[in-house]
Amino acid sequence: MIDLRSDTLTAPTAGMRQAMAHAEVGDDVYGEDPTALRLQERAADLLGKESALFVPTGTMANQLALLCHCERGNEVLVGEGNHCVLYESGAGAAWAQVQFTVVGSGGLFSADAMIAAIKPREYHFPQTRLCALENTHNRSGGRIFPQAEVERIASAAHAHQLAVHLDGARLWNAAVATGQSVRTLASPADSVSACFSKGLGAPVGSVLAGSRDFIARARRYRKMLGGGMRQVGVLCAAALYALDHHVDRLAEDHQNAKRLASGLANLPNVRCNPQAVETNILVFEPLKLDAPTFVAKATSLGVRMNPISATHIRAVTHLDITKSQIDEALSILARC
Ligand code: TLP
Repeated sequence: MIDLRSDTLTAPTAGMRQAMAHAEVGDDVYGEDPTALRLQERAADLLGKESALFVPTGTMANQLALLCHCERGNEVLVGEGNHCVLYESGAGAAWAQVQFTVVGSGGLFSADAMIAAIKPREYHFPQTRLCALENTHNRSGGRIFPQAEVERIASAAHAHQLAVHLDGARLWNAAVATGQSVRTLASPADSVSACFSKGLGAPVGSVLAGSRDFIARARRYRKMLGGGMRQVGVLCAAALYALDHHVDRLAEDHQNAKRLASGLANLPNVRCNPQAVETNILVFEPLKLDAPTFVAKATSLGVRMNPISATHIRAVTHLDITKSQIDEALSILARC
């Protein structure tokens, strides 16, 4: 089975398992896990923030950011298809109790569009408090948020007393694709979440980074939500290993995604634009079948993917997918 459903599907490599087995651990709720402390320091440094907190999931990192930045009833501006809105089980409404407003279409948006969406500071309106960006943008097919626009958005947001949160679940993909450091990409944002369990190939774990005070509040919310973990160093060791060994190789995933997209563009039964593929995610349209039927047929022939609507399918390349599997996938998809 060639599994292109997500880059979350990777299994830890032998080297990563060795690192996990030998991790030095302590009780992290007491702040005594040396490997967790080491990872948090390293992540804060890499992301250019004062402090960082290890959390079980990207979803928890995003939810802690909403809880720390916002009060109940505040408005959060997001791009279309934002992960917090679409894929976090309504958590933003349940925990931080915020209201989301979508800016622009297609996931990325301009500073001008964001400014136009900010509500007047008058009591009829929700108080716009946060602008949440996603880089890379998952739903739109792993697109990279142009950094000049991120900078314009952040300075306009700050001028209007809004904070900026960056969902960088795949920030290392954006960094490798653009040649910019994650520190540069995260620098306009007040807080950033980043995942070790996506392209970096760790089995579990994400990080939230921001100011010291912000992270102290996030730690308290993490405990409230049941995310205070004990000998978590075994997981943090996997994340540290991923930072050492799995960042540069993301370029291979990007090449494989491009190869898949170029192959798909030559098939008569699908529509795919290889120019739109910027990182490890691609979205394409079957022309003769609806997306769920196409995916069911592909699965029966040995390629797994996710339909993301009645008409569109997502395929994601990752650590466990080789170039020859891409070619094999293409010959299978030609038969769907
Ligand atoms: N995304 C998953 C699914 O939830 C859709 C995937 O397979 O891509 N931010 C972004 C941009 C994400 O893509 C994801 C995971 C998360 C946050 C949440 O991460 P986890 O799954 O660790 O909660």
